[in-house]
Amino acid sequence: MITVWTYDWVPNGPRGHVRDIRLRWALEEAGLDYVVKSVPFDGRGPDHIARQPFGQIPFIDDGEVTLFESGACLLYIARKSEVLMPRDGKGEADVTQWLIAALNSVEMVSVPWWFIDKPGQGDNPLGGWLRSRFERLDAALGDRDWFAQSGFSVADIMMADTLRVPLKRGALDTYPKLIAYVERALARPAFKKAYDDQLAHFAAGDRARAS
Ligand SMILES: N[C@@H](CCC(=O)N[C@@H](CS)C(=O)NCC(=O)O)C(=O)O
Repeated sequence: MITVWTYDWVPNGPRGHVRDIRLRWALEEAGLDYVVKSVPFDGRGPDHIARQPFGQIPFIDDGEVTLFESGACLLYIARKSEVLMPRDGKGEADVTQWLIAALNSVEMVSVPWWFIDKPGQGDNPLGGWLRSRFERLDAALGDRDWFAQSGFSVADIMMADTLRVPLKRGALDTYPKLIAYVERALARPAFKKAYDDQLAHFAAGDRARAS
């Protein structure tokens, strides 16, 4: 059984967006059994660093396998279920390229963009770069529901999660197809379950801290 590791607690701001949600979502979609365990948010011990060298989360254990980086974990989980990635080499390659595109062409722009974004306080210097990515993403999606040719896949879990903050901050407002795409992904019961479970996990962390 896969163990997903996350923090025992985080401040309110990131709740619902902490990257263990990607892994929970994939495991729910695939119907695979898993448990969630915690490392302390305050103080990153040597056990944590040994499994995630940057002292971040998420990471997973599965028997002898320990893996960090949400993208690597998603691809690992996807190989366990046809629901998340087709079994043929061509289909697998297509899903892989879109998952890496989400991380390395979209998130690598969107994270620094939201990090320096001050809503209502003038132009974000990374706004043009982000918009150029969304232009191309919108065109690439075309009239399809999902990015990979095979249909919904683990690449959509990564892409839709990456687009959640830009959606919330209005950066997708001129891309109705991308808005519909993210909303379609987030309407899936597996996302809802992953989201609710993450909020419940950190609420339990609040209670543990209060006692
Ligand atoms: N590239 C990593 C990023 C992981 C990451 O940013 N994790 C955040 C939580 S969502 C974290 O641990 N932040 C605390 C820190 O960086 O110290 C991945 O995709 O797994």
